[in-house]
Amino acid sequence: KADKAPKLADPIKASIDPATQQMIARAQELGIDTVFDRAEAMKPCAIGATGICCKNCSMGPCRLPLPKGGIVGEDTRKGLCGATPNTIAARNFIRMIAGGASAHSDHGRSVAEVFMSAARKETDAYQIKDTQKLLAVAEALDVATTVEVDGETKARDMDEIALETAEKALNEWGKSEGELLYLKRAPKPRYELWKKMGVLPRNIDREIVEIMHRTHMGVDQDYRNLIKQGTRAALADGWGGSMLATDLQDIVFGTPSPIQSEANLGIMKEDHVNIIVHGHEPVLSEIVVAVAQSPEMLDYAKKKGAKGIQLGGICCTANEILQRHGIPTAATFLQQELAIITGACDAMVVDIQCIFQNLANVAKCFHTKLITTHPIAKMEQDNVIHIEFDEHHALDDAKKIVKMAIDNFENRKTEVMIPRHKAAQVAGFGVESIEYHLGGSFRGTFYTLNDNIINGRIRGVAGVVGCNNARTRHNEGHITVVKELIKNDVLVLTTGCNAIACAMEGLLTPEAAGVYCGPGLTEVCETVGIPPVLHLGSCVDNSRILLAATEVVKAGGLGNDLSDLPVAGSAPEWMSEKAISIGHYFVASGVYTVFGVGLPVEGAPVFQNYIFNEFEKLYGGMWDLEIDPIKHAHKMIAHIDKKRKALGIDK
Ligand code: SF4
Ligand code: MSK
Repeated sequence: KADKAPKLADPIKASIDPATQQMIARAQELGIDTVFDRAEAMKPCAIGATGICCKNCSMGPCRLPLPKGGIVGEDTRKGLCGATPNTIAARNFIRMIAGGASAHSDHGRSVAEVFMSAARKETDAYQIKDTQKLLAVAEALDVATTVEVDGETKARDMDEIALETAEKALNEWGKSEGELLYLKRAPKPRYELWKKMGVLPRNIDREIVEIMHRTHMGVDQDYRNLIKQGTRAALADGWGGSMLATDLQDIVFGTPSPIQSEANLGIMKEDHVNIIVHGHEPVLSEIVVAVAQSPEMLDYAKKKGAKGIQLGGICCTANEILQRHGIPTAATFLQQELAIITGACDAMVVDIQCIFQNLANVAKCFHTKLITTHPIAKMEQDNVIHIEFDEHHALDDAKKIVKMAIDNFENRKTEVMIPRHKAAQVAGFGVESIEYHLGGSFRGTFYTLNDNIINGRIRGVAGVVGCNNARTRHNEGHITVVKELIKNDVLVLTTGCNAIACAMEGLLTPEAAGVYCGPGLTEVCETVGIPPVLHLGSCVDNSRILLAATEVVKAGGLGNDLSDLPVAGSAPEWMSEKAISIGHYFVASGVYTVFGVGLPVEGAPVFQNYIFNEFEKLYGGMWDLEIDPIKHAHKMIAHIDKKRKALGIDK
């Protein structure tokens, strides 16, 4: 009956992006539900959303909603076991850190295993591509890069270095003693602070396991002690699993450098075979890129009536192949179903993380082959094809996938509707290219980052990252926050789906400087020819932001620690546990970090105050929450100004 029909999303209210609006309407016309409609039909639980529902044992779930009118006098809320709202919120929060840290770190482990195969020369598909990066990583992992021969220092054999580096790297996940070797890459005062606070991670896996133990029913019941372990696990992510993932990917796949491309659903082509890769790990997609560009496959596609093969990416797999090969970005996290609804997606190849199970239901309505590739990420629906990817047979697996997509081109049934919207982007930045493009060092000339921060042309630097969230208008928070920051001369470093949103809005072009930026940032960007928003890659590449900030500290003139810098972090539309882990390692590294949407701590005011305010005294960085994107940006700017004043560089 009409009155029982589910409430559908209003496309204009659901997204600021015209391509997305068009495709939501198209899905509704075809009677296919998308995340935007489901968000209308199902509202979140207010108790869970504020962090105060505990289901850690079967006497619960115990729900401790805030009393109407707030807490008057003593907060007497408690679960059956007596757990307070602070204990429950802290346990839930650090379990999110465990989820996020394990996702990033397990991704890192897979890359380390591929690196080991390459170092052992067990595979033809992967080689050491960047020996400079290998030497830098070897040094950070205490691997000798030279040898003494007859009293002379000589360069050590590169194969030997690679092998020992791979062993040392893999050891970081499970070594029985010591601490993570990368922690010493941080500025010395930061390392010493972590040591004093007792939060130096011992190995990556242990810190995550310990969270699961401590949050088990009846173990750790002090929110301060719980978040201390959350801090240790988050550091194991940012300065461990994620940083190793980034570095080892650079060694095996190449370190990105600025590259031009395009973004949004309009990159798909009606007369081409469209293959969309989605997820996070570049281990397979790197090979899919190579195979899809091979003359053999291009000829095969032409034989089948297509003009060529168009590859496109979604989420961070997109960011990985964009950074290194300029493959255009098809969509953000929230647009994944829409890519299939174009009717032109011949294969969607997914690996791990951020993949909607509903893709299978949407694919059923079209000819799209939905292919899962990872042993830890399968789908129950029977139309999903599982081609398990294995680094030892990488080329064969990738050929099978690309061929399957080409064979599927002729099966398109529904009328194809690809939105025409797409924007140009320049991506591929990293620590090395920031240094290179801004004068070849971080300090000492008219062009360098530190000098431009000190002279005030650049007011500060913001790391704006993270997902989309169907509980808030798609891309609105991302774009409003970033535009407000650059308008106020704050240089933005971006990763993840924020980077994709910025690309779709044209903010990742040098030309954006003259349109959107304040006078200081415009001058810098126009002088050196960079965009005001620099795309640093995928979610694990947030580690590049940590290392860039470390280089700024080392170059001098802006304090001695990361917490002295005029910088701030933000995730305006976060949704994943990984975002909480990233947010927390930013905070523990000394960065003021603001999230939008909401945080699952609001139901526990004492715990919230601890990580929002007390944490600044402990770590120099702290959490904040601001849903209004303009206020969100101005809170970051106020913090940047506070740091400028403390440094004596406010004018
Ligand atoms: Fe309830 Fe305590 Fe069990 Fe949590 S651990 S569900 S608060 S009894
Ligand atoms: S993909 S974690 S939605 S940024 Fe890394 Fe985007 Fe968030 Fe996934």
